[in-house]
Amino acid sequence: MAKQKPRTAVIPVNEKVGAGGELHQTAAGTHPPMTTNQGGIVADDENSLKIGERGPVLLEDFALIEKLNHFNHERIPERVVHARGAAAHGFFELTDSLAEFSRAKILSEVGVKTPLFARFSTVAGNMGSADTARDVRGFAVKFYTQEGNWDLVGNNIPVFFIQDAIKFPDLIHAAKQEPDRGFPQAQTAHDTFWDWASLSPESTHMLMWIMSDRAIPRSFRMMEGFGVHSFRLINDAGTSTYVKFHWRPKLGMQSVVWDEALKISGGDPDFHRRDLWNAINIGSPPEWELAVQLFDEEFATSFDFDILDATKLIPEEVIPLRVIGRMVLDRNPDNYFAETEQVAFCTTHVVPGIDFTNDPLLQGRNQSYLDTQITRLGGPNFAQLPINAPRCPVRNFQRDGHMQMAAPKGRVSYSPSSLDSTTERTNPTIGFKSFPAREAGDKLKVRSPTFADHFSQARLFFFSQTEPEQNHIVSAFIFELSKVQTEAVRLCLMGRLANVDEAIAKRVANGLGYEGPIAKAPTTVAVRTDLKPSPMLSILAKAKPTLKGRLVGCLVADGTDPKLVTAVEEAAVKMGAEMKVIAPKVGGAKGSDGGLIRADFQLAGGPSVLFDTIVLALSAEGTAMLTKEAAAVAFVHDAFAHLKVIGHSAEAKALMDKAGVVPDAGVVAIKGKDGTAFLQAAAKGRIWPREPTVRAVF
Ligand code: HDE
Repeated sequence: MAKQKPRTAVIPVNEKVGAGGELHQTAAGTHPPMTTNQGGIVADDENSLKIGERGPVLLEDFALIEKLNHFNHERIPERVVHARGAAAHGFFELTDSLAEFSRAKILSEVGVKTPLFARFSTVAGNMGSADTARDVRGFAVKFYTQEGNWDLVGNNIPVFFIQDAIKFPDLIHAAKQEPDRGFPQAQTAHDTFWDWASLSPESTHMLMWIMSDRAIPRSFRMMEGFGVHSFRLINDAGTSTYVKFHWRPKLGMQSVVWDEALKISGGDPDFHRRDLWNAINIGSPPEWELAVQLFDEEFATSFDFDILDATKLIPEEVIPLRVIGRMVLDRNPDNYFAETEQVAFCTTHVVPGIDFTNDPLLQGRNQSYLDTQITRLGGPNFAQLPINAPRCPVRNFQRDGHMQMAAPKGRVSYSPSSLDSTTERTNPTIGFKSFPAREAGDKLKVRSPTFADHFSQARLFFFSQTEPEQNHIVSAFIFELSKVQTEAVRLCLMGRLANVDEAIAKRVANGLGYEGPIAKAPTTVAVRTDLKPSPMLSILAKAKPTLKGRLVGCLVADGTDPKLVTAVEEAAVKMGAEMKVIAPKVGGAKGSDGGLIRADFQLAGGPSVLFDTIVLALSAEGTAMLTKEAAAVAFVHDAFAHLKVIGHSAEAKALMDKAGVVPDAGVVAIKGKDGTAFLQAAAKGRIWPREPTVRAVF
């Protein structure tokens, strides 16, 4: 981890700022001349060319015209979905060879580090929306392999809303802001989404996931990722094995609680992108394991569900994960637009040894991504942009088009040809060959009956959750449906929940204020089976007790003992966490030794929702001052209501009393200067038993 500046220093407070308040200094250095895009050196970039000092501006000011013209064209269409994202560079290293199953070098050469670029995103919100909206997160990885680019364009949830690509525009239109009014932004809590969902039983399983805490992750670094579809691996002999891809975060999974998510949206709308950026910046690169579920045709035909149905998963208890490598994200982009915005993922970007299945959703995606990039990036040459360009030779006879960057030489731009013996030729031995699946049948616009059971896995997911997680799903349905104005839609959706389980429907109905039985929605699926719970689907059942990669927020004020702050920070850093200090003034607070305690946040700009755990390092003087400060009371109140562990000096008690803190296992007094007990408690995560004492559980 990078070295931090010392937190405390004995600097007399009145020497913080120079007498004249001269806080800025221009950066020293030699600056190269500024030029136009044609390379001409610019003499004046602050004033346009005029006749006289106050006269009209001249059109011949080419530097002005070029600058404004370029600015006017700075934007490209945002992604129709997944518009808001953040990304980082890194590498993939294979640790366990799949050579037996796949001829892809990236999956068979152990130890080789393949460069990659990973982009995480929300789905529904526009580019400027908040990071902590309830939503699926995109989890897209572009591997620059020696055999061409492979894009694994997945999500942080292993299933999807729909089974057939033809329904995608409806799903997205229903989820995005309503077309007449242009709101609500970045949320499904409105009539059109739930209208669509209540009439689309195939979405039921996914609804359970997006109402769960998976849809409000604490950090991109603490999410799982999934390829979702069943893909094929093809080995040298041409044998096919089915595969599902999984990413597992080294830091463990963690989510925020809903009220916290709402408040983070105001406190720091860039919460996730800042978190990713900071982690890489301080030298704490996030890491995931890549794991696979491998299965053959025999399993596929005997499994209770259709492996081509993207609304179903294969429990890890049925087919365990095999970890085959790791992804490390260790470099932030140099430029958001050039890289994060212009990166173009396509499900069709595969390498020899990785192939598609007949999943109708995947097949539809295979058309969509290439098509959308042409609109978004303006033409067919987007693969030449540095972020999209393969790191292996690209040779073919595709020519010209908008923004062609290459200047291929010679007369021959076609194949076959005999005029030039050096032109490229296809190579059937090493080239990509589709798996020769035998297909026959009538042309039909139908849904396979093997895709029909929409409720058993929804039920599996719910009953695989721990109690707090089940409660959150119920509360999320209540929250979302409370925003739906059309009562018939609410009722229809509750009927759909009754298809999954009558008790869940009843709990949601109760939270919305409906009494009496909830009628099941009409369905063509008569049976719903009770499947064996899969604890691996729960976040909490497999949470890692660690403070690694987490953020400790330390509230200080005048009179705070700097030794306490330093001791907690050192212990936190030792446990792999980072600590930020929050003070009434961002310049810092005056410590009990007369020195300055450097702060990272001013109280109003550093609410406790931004931290995983908080410590109140306060003197009697500081406590007396902060009990009169609403932001300080809210800081403590929210931390308690968000079930966080709170460490505190004995003197901080009055502030905790004012904030309604009731002592429990998560309220830890710091004895002397030793923050270890507090941090060890914090490493265990939230205090779930506190939850029913701070909010209604339906
Ligand atoms: Fe996408 N999706 N999608 N999607 N998707 C796009 O491509 C689409 C689906 C996913 O960070 C678009 O470049 C269709 C499933 C991610 O740049 C678009 C269907 C999964 C990203 C598109 C799906 C995803 C996208 C918009 C149904 C998880 C962001 C801009 C058949 C397995 C990638 C773009 C990035 C982006 C179409 C369903 C993941 C329009 C038609 C299922 C992570 O092409």
